[in-house]
Amino acid sequence: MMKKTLLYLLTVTLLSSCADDLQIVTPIPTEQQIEWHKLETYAFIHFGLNTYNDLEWGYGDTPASTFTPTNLDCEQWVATLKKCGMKGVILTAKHHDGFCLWQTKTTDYSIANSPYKNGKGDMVKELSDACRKHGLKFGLYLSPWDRNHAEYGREGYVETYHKQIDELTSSYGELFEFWFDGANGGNGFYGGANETRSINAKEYYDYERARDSILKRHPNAMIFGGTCQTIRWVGNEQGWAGDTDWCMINPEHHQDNHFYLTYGDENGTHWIPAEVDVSIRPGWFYHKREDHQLKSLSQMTDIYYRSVGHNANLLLNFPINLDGKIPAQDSARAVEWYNVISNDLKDNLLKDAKINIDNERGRKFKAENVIDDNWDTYWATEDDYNVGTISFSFDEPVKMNRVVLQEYIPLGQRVKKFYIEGELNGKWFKINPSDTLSTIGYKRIVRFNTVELDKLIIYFEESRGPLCINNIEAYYAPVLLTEPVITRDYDNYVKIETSDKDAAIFYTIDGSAPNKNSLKYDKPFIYNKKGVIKAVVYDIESKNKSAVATKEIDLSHDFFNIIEPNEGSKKMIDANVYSTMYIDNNEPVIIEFKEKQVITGFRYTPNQSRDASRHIVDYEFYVDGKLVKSGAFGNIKNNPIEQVVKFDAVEGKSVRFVPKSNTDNSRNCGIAEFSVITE
Ligand code: FUL
Repeated sequence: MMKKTLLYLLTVTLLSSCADDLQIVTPIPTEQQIEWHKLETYAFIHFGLNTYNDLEWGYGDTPASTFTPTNLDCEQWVATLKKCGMKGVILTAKHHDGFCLWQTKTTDYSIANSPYKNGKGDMVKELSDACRKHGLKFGLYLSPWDRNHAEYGREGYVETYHKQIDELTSSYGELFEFWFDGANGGNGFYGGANETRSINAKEYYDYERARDSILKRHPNAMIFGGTCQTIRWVGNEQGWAGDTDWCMINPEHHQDNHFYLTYGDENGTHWIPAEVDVSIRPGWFYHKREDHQLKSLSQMTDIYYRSVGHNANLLLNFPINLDGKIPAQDSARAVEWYNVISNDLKDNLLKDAKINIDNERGRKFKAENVIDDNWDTYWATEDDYNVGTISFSFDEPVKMNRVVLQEYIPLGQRVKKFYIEGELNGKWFKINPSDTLSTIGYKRIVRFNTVELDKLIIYFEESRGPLCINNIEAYYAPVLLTEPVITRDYDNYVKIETSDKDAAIFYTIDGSAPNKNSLKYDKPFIYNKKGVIKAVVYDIESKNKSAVATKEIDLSHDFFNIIEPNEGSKKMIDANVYSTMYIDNNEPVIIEFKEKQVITGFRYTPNQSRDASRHIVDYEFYVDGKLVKSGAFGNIKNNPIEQVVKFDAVEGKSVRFVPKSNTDNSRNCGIAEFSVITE
């Protein structure tokens, strides 16, 4: 690998030292990173004991015997992933609960002590074999935090962890990525100690040694997380990279600043590009209660444009269900999504356009290089010419709503600011994209409302060096209607909103699927009961329709009084996920129903602002003074979505919800929305 890298560096240096060739703008990616950028989309698989215990973050004490897939089929996973364009897959070989999915010598807490294949199964082998057979790349997630291991937090565990890395890197063929999760330390089983242990993640695990063992056997592998990462977390688990997204950061700076990771750093010292990890469902592991909460086609499409279209790679998670399969509806949605994207970006309108530029470095760097389908040729401007204009003229007017741009990243990421305009019959007009246009990097996809033009003009206004653009494309993507948003406010008004101006909304309140014969929505209406409201958007012109939006609504405050806290409690039931009530840890929310109810659960939504903190972690829930449920919202810090907790029905009038701790070890914690689920 040393030889290959040297050769690569030599080529880059030679390239950039020829008289008319470009200087690199540092830092630049390694050859391995360039190949990684080109993957664009690959899959995550979350599977393990959590799957069988309805958990996101197992505590480390759920028995290995509960791992009981009945119909496990890795080939089904791989077939689905291939059908939706994924180039590889990363498996959770061990999650925070410490349960190992392979035949490890390091612990008994593994698949060897489960009923699966009478203890002879090995998920890492089964999946890596299937990947090799069907041509997918294979990678591994190995949680550093281990809530089962007795020695966690002490030296003994570090050795175990490195042995696990050794086992995984030596026996399962080539790895394209190794994932070190950032969640570290906290409470756990720890061999029965049941205590809280904290570590200094920067030093404790010896990531330098881990990197050496991984790269020794897998020189092309990317490393996610830890102190020697070659790619970075994007700072959220919602599926988006910044519209400004530099591939560079300064590793000294970023660790805890999520925004730094989302946008990168123009002055960053190292090429550590962003990877967007997001799940197709609300959680990372399978939960039956989330069967109806798959991300919609339009949400997933938006995720694609805000990850791959924002210069990041997309790591899309598929939870495996209790059978051991990717659920049929998840597979169908993912394939449908892939078809939408492929169809959006099918016919490049620029192929036969006439190109004009205002500056060129010489014929080798001619503007036509941006449409020649050759990744390694590019249009470049002269030294000191860090701006430029390129236009594409068409014989006949064309409609378009997408522009794709790529920089030749082996020479560094350069563009800082650009904009796009159109002309029709000599009349110039502005094109208004949904994002600000700043960086490009490996790939940038700009979306805008459909325009008709006979000339497309792109102005590059600021750059870190001469322009170096290897690809530009434009498309006319079919309109994909987004499902409406349904809310009920404090005064019991139900609002159904759509961003589509030419659309009509139809809805039902009896749980049936809405269509054009359903109730037509034109203004908010009062609804104080519990029930299910479903709505759909129809585009009058195109006769297109959106997916159906579904909102489960619990009893309104007409049916109860909030006794405690008496200040600010309105914020918990105002349908505004940003207005938040803060209460002290251990201070209860007390709700008294006017009549006895059959209570089956509750919903808690943490503040949805980007920089929100103090989300509840541990909680207790009482009905008429009796504890019915206590637990923790695992992973709420990184993935602060609505939390739905269900339990066996209990009759009662008085509900007490007690937050015990929060994500920031603060004195108080926040509740944006809260409701009680009744039968
Ligand atoms: C997070 C973990 O804590 C989640 O459980 C999940 O594995 C996600 C991909 O990373 O940090």
